[in-house]
Parts: sequence; structure tokens; C-alpha cells
Amino acid sequence: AFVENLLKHPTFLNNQYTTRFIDETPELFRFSRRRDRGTKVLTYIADITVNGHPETAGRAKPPLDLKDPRPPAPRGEPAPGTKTLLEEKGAKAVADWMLAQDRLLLTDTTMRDGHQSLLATRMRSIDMIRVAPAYAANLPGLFSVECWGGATFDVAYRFLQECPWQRLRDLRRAMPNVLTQMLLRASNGVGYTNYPDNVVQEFVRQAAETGVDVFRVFDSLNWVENMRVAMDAVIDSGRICEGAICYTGDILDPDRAKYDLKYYVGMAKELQAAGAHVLGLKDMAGLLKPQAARVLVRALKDELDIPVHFHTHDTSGIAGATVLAAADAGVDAVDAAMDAFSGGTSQPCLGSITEALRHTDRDTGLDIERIREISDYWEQVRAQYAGFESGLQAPASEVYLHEMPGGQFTNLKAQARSLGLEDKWAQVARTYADVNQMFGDIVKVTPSSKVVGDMALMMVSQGLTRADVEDPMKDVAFPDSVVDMMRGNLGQPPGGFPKAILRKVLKDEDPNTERPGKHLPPVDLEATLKELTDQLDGKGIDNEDLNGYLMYPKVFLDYMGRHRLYGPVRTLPTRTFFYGMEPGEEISAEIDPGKILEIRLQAVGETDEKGEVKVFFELNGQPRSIRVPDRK
Ligand code: BTN
Ligand code: 3PY
Ligand code: ZN
Repeated sequence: AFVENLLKHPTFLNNQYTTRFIDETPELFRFSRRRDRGTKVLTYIADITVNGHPETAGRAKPPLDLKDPRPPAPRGEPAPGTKTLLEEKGAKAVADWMLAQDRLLLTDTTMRDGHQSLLATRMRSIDMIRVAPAYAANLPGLFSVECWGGATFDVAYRFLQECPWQRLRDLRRAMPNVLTQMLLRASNGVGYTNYPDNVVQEFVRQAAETGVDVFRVFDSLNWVENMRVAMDAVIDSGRICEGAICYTGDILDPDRAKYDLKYYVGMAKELQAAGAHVLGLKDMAGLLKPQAARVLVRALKDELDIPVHFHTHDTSGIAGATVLAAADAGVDAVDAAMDAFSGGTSQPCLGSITEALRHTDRDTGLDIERIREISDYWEQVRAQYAGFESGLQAPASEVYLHEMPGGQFTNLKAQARSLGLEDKWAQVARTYADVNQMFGDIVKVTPSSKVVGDMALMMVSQGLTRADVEDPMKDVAFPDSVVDMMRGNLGQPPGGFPKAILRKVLKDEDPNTERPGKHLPPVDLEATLKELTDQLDGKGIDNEDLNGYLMYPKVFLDYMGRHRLYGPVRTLPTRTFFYGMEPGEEISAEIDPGKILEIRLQAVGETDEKGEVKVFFELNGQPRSIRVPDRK
């Protein structure tokens, strides 16, 4: 019963394996509004200094003498780049330009998939925004910078206490010449379930307005029917629609005939017909092997009129070879991460790919010295997040067994650890593969990958085998996410779900095999904005906020509640945000352009009889003391 409750707990369902209890006393809320932002930020620092940050408790700590990361200087003004072309000539012209290039085009994923896959998505905006001007000036030849969407959206609100829209706006402004790119889960938006059509449309419209140029759109079951609403919205926005195939299985394996070459080429043609400007080949688990890449890319290039953009993960250690094979076969663009954020469950290494192709006909034309400078910055940034490292030390060919996406692998491992199943990891991996077969061999990528993971953890913790689960005589309590998927709420996989498992999960209930969005009533956007504004005391709620709320109502409201207490903590240095300050330490935080808080921590007092601690600061030279509860 304990495990069953845990699996159904919203915290667990949302991939949060650490819980924290926010100090939301009504008293603090009452006072917080008339406090100025300086006091709010000091309150946050005082709290973290006294109580620690719940997310880094018990985790590795970066060394004390670690310096603040320093970005390389921008060299001159940003030269015209791909964004310039989009603005001048439109999306189709960018696609045609891609086809006309000999060089291999590169997308840098460091600001999205890189840290999503290596650091549990915990990179803060300030670390990205600081280096963005160097990208614009020093690497204007990049195809795009992936910096938004996927899991970064909810993690920003939920764990980093910052607004994802502001991140996008700031990055867009700092990189005016290079395309920004996001990952969009089609009808699942940037969430874990299908949303009404008008919510998806409004989200895309706002994302385009705030600053996304390339939308990589995928469906977690590869159901093109369920991608059209999102793709059409991107096309209507005038931005670049990259319709993506999710790659699973092995096209060279005759025993995995469900996902063969014909299947992928067929899906690619459907996406092209649906209006995709670019075809995304999204290998979220890093399963595409070099020789298979050669075959698949060649077939796609032969059969399509649009460029092909390849994305993979280096979990197995062989992704660099796969990228080179794809380049050889004529792929137009590939994703890579800056060296310091590459390898393992992340993307292959951008600097090494650049070097490997130098003096060949696919030479990327990028300046390796400038790549190195930027990667040196990322290396310093990564050191600040030592508490979020997964500990994965070496390539893992095991990925070909379980087929877990790079973004899920370390997360699921942590979930297994929190359930006391760490020493049963091999069994979790095996069971994940069994669940996949039991569900009919499906694409596993957010959110379908999470459903398979929930089921596998439930089975291992309860000691159930696939045969047990499939036994019609045996009663099994399925996780909610499994019931939801079988009901058809994520859509349909190719060929549908196997009848036997459907019956077992749904009993007498009939699944919906139509597009979920067809049956979800539209949300009244205007009325919802008004309700939200009233709920938050009528102040300053804009359309971006509305879109955050529509994706994640509770996460957004919790964020707003904390924002009232703590103010603009996104401007704090990363070390301060996660570890507080040391007595004698000085930091600065620019809370508005030109408005800088100089903060010095003087001393931390003793805990008094009310269980409170007084923390002494100097704020812009003036003494200030803040009282916080001692919760330790
Ligand atoms: C986050 O949610 O990660 C960012 C906000 C931090 C919440 C603060 S940390 C100090 C206090 N103690 C808690 O448990 N939560 C708040
Ligand atoms: C996401 O949806 O967040 C992913 O990275 C899928 O690969
Ligand atoms: Zn990925």
C-alpha cells in the first residue's frame, strides 16, 4: 500500500523525487507584500544560509574557493546569422538555405538538453544569459541554440524559483542573430498530458512572440495525427516547424520489424506533407547505431524535399560515430553539446565533431578556439552544480536493453534510489524493457517514457514479473499514469495497445482511440486570465503567466506564492541560491538593469527562544537584520 500510494502521489508523478516543505505561513504572506525586493532577497539568503536548500541537502558541495564563472568577451558586433535570414526571408527560405549548405550545421543543446540530461535540468537562467552575448558575437555560424522547452519549463518554476518566459526573453535579446530552438511535446505542450487544442495553440503563439524561432515538435507515441494542432500553430506563427520522428528499436534488427526503415520513411513523409519545414530525427535514447544512421539518413535524404536535423544522446558512448556516419550520408544539421556539457546521457561533443570534420567537405566552419572559450565557461558553470551530478561514470551499452531516454535515465535511477531499489537497478532496467514489450513495443519519450518507468518501478518494488501482470487471474493495481495511457489520453501508438493488457488495465471500460484533443473542451482564456488575476490580488498577471498557469496550475501558483516572499532570487549567483552565504562574504545581484544590490553577510546569530535566528547583513552599505525560523 505504501508503494502504491507513493506511485500515485502527485509529487512522484511529477518526477519530483525530493520533497520540500515551503515555509508558507500566512503571517509571512501578510507582511510580504509591503516588503521591498531587497528585504525579500535577503530573507531568501538568510533562510538558505540557516536552513540549507532542500534540494542540495546531503548532496556533493562545490569547493568553497570556486570562482564565479566568467564568460568570454564578445568579439565585436554579432554578425548576421540564421535568425537574420528567418527575419528577412521566412521559414521556407531557412530550410532551402540549409539544403544548399555543404557544411554540417550544428545546434548547441547545452542550455536545454545538455543540462536536462546531466544535471537534472537544474541550470539557472543567469548562467545562460551571461554567456549569450558571447554566442552571438563569437559563434554566429551556429544553426541554432536549443535553450527552451522540454523539462526546463516546469523546472524553472518548480525548483529554480524563476520565470521561464523571462529566461526566453533575455536570451532572445542577447542573441539577436542566431535562431533559438525549443522542444515541444506536441499536444502535451511542455507538460505530461494532452491539453485542449486552444491551450496548445495559445502556448505556441506566446512562445513565438516571446522568442522561440525553431519548434521541434514530437509526439510521445509517434502519432502524426496528434501533432497537427501544434505544427499548424507553429506554421501560423511564421516560425520554423521541425516535425520530428522519435527513433526507437533498431532498423537493422529483423526481430524488431515494427520500427523498420519503411516505418520511419513513411512517418517522415507524413510530417513533410503536414507542413514541416525541417524533419527532426530525434533519437532520445541514443539507440541509432552508426551503420543504421547511414542507411536511415540516406533514405530520408532520398525520399524528402526538406532538410534533416539529427538529435541523439551519447549514453552508449558511440554517438560521435553515429553523427559522423549521418554527416557522411548527407544529414543537414546535427545537435551537439559544448564539450563541458557533452557525453554520457547528454549530446555528443560539439568541439570534437567540429574538429573531426575540419578539412573535409562537411567542415562546419566554426572557430574551435571560440568554442573552447565558451566551453571553458560552461566547465566553471557545471562545477557550481556538483550537487546535481548523477555519478554516471562511463558509457553504458545497457541502453540498448532498456532504451531509456537520456533525460529519464538518471532521473529514474534517483527514483529507484528513493524507493530503496538502488541495488536492484539491473532488474529495473530489465523490467523497463519487459514493460515496453508488454505495452506493445512503444516509443518511449516524455511522457510515455514516464509511464513505462512508473510501471517498471511498481513491478520491481512489488516483486511482480511480466507474467504476473499479464495473468488474468491475478489482481494488479496499476499506476494512474498507466491507466491514463491505456484510456487513450496520450493518443495511440502504431497498431494500438495490445488487447490483453488493455483489458487487464481498463477492465470493462472502453478506451478512447480518437485524438484526445477532439474531446477536450476549449479553455476560456479571457475568463481564466481574469480568475487568475483576481486570485493573485489583481496585480501584474500577463499572458505569459496565463500560459504558465495553463500548463501547470499548482506549480505556477506555488511559484507565485514564493515569489511574494523571496522576490527576484533568479538574480542571485548560483552558489548563493543553493548554499546561502558565509560570514564576511560579499555578493552583488542586479535586480533591474542598473539596480544592483551589494550584499554582505556579517554574522548569523543564535537561535532564540521562539526558534528564530537573526541574520545580519549589510545591504548597499546599510546594516540590515532579518529573522528566519530555524527549521533544522
Ligand atoms: C525551490 O523551490 O527550489 C526554490 C524556492 C526555495 C524554497 C525555499 S528554500 C528555503 C525555504 N525552505 C523550504 O523548504 N522552502 C523554502
Ligand atoms: C523532453 O520531452 O523533455 C525530452 O527531452 C524528450 O526527449
Ligand atoms: Zn534529447
